Amino acid sequence: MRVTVITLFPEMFRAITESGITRRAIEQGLMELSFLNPRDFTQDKHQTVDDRPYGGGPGMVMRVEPLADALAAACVQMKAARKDVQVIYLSPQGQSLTKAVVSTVSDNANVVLIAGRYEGIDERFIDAHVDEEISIGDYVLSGGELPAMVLLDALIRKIPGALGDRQSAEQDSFEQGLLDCPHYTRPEEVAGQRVPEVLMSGDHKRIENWRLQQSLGRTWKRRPDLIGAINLSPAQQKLLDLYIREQALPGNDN
Ligand code: 9D3
Repeated sequence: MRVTVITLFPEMFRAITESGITRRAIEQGLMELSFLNPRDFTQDKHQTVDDRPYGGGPGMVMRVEPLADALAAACVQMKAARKDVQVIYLSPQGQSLTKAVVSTVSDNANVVLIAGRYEGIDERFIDAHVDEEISIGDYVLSGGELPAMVLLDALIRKIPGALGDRQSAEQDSFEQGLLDCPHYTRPEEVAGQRVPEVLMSGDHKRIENWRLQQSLGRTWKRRPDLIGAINLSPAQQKLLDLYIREQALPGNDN
């Protein structure tokens, strides 16, 4: 998958290109990631990328031409016709990012992400060039760069081979629609808190059952919306019923 990000702040993306799983996947060529700065596509001596809003009001708006010229350059760079490129604008007005949205984006060979600044971009660029608008949630951020990185991280994690063999993408409990189980590491006791006995038992079948039960129970408790959206097998339903009965006992602070 090839992705070009159009941004006034390409340096911000070092957060994903220089660390961790994302860095390794990019270095391995699993995602071909590049950046274009609209400022490099300006014609005037002050390299103006923004201007005052028609109709008045506070703030500035990103101009169409530097964005359109950067997009044209992105298509050339990706050696793809415009129709073979999915153009996504990270925008507070977009549909919310979910695993289903990540999945549909990951079906494209060529993606351009537009990260906006100021009050946003001229609506005529959206009308003429944007295929999809995506938000990462209902809170106000300073621009589209962090949302673009959130989407890129989620996309990279789905590429076969991006996660070591130890963690696989489907094993991710969120991929199955469940929250994760609790995790523990050494020491066995810290400040009087012990590791659950089952995890020390060496009984792999019991451990697997306990982890699934914890995932089911926590999802039921914390995210009833997610539990409602999945079909539980009879075995899963039984594990959850047991969890619900046990957590209702007095003195259980789960
Ligand atoms: C405070 C300014 N707002 C009212 C006039 C509008 C506004 C403009 C630009 C609010 C945020 C932004 C910048 N945000 C993004 O570009 C953005 C975003 C976000 O703020 N929240 C969640 N997802 C996204 S995706 C892009």
